[in-house]
Amino acid sequence: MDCKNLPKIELHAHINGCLRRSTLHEFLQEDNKEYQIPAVIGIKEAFEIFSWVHSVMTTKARLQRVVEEILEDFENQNCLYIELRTTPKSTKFMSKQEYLSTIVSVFTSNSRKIKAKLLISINRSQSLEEAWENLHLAQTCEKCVGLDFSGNPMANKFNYYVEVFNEARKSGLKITVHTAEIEDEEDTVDILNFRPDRIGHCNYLSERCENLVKDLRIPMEICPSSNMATIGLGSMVDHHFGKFYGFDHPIAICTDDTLLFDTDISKEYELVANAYSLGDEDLKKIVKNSAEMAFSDEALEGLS
Ligand code: 6MZ
Repeated sequence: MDCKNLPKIELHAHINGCLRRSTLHEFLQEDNKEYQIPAVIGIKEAFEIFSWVHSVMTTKARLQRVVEEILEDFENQNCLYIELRTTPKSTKFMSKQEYLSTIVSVFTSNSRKIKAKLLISINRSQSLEEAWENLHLAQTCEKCVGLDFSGNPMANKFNYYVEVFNEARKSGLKITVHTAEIEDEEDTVDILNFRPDRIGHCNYLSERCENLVKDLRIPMEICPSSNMATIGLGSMVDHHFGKFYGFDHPIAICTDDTLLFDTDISKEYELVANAYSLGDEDLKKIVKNSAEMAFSDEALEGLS
């Protein structure tokens, strides 16, 4: 099955996880840094790679180039709408505000067919003070449609930041949360009780949590290659997609980090299509579901 021509929607992609490998190597070389991405990636290696990426993503020019390349790469895979997510960073060369305005200016001057929106990520390793700061940045950022909760799943729990997310919801922002990336039922129950607008990954749902997700019908972003790497699955046939697809649960197929998993959105669709023998109509239905799960109407408008 070749999914390149299928018009697609991307809802779960991290900016600093989606650099081209060639661009990362160019930046590392310019900075006289030596690093090779490991062949096998689990959760530990993933966070090691992010620290290398962050160490070179210091200037507005690099950020601008990376965001432009991401839009080009997704458009080349026939992706019509993308929600990119990132944690605002301040470096020697830019403030968090400048970091965001650099991204927004790429989105605004984008003359491509692909439409782009931003989600601001609250990182599990950040302080509560930084989480509030991220919320305030999100509330004033013209392209931002929601908040994401991500970062190292071993770090702080969702409840530590729950007031920030309550406030975000009050101000009209949508919320998506990295959920059950590792086994942690208590954290997962707290997340599900908050009823996010979407949940990501859901690798380790206990039976109780699985039922909650089903009953509440919280739309799920799955990232096949990433999930297989985190769980250590040898085959996509064993992924939880099969179970939830069987219940007609709203699911979006996403990439997570194209750099880390050496993938693109067509390959992620192909993995699912081949594992579950899906045909064109099934795939179109998944794309339609994804557009309905998006945080902006532009996703559905793009499809019609
Ligand atoms: C959890 C992840 C992630 O924000 O610098 N991130 N968090 N699980 C994952 N699955 C493997 N993939 C990416 O993009 C990189 C950041 O996104 C989060 C991590 O916090 C990572 O540092 P930005 O653009």
